[in-house]
Amino acid sequence: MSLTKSLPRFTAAAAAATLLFGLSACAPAKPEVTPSAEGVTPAVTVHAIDNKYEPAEVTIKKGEAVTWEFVGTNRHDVVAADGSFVSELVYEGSFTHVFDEVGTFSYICSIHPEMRGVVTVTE
Ligand SMILES: [Cu+2]
Repeated sequence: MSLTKSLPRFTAAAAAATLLFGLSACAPAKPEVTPSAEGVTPAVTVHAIDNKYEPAEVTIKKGEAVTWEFVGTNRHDVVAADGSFVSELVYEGSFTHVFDEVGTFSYICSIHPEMRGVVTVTE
């Protein structure tokens, strides 16, 4: 019967899919941390509090910097959707990134996906 013949193949495919899904769920790929810019005066400071960025949306000019200050009681980080700026996951301190490209850069906190922010960089 065709059903019994095709069953093992279906089971193997399902197992492989489960394994792949399981692996990606277990290891969320946080991009590599990028160094914080030193000696730069930010155009804007964003506070990472529990659990949001304040303000969540900022606009700066090309070549300017944003500093994030981690002031919540929880650990937070800043992870750009495109990986162009990525901070450590920390309880306190700050992280600065200089934006040399025009565009819209969204980011999240790697452990609080509901924490979302956007940096808009204009000419
Ligand atoms: Cu967080």
